[in-house]
Amino acid sequence: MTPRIQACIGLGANLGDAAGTLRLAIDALDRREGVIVSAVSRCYRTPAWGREDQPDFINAVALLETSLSPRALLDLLLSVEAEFGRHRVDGERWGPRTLDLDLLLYGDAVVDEPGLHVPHPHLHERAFALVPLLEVLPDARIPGRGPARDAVSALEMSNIHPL
Ligand code: PH2
Ligand code: MG
Ligand code: MG
Repeated sequence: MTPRIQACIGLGANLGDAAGTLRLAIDALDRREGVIVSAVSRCYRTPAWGREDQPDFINAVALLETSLSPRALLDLLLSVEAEFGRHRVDGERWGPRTLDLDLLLYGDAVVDEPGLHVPHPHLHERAFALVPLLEVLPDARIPGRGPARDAVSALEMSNIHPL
């Protein structure tokens, strides 16, 4: 493989052994063709965002070097989620899950296609994604918005704790 683009993946889980699942998912990503995991943040315990009637999440961020297109990388993420028992429930938004893998950044690309939105449309408002992202990539920039550290400075972070 000729790795080309640096992509950032958000990992989350709040069912079962969430931290164990995240570690196994990172190994699974690294084994896939076209992907090398180059850095992984610590795991953080984070309160559920968007829909609060569910258990706390465990979140982390992985940096990848990839030769895959954004669409092929998204498909790979969905297939790893399925491998870890993620069953998508029609119409359910932001509910509990065994594993969620979100494409946060793909180099400095902006992609807006059906089912594929990069940078992740909620990245700038989610401390649970920005805090681990900044741990592995302190100079991360969100295309169209600017430095990730400026985005996080506007958010509540006191409830985001490393395990
Ligand atoms: N994911 C969501 C909705 N809410 N909250 C936290 N703390 N962490 C998540 O990963 C998360 C969430 C939808 O993907
Ligand atoms: Mg998500
Ligand atoms: Mg997702």
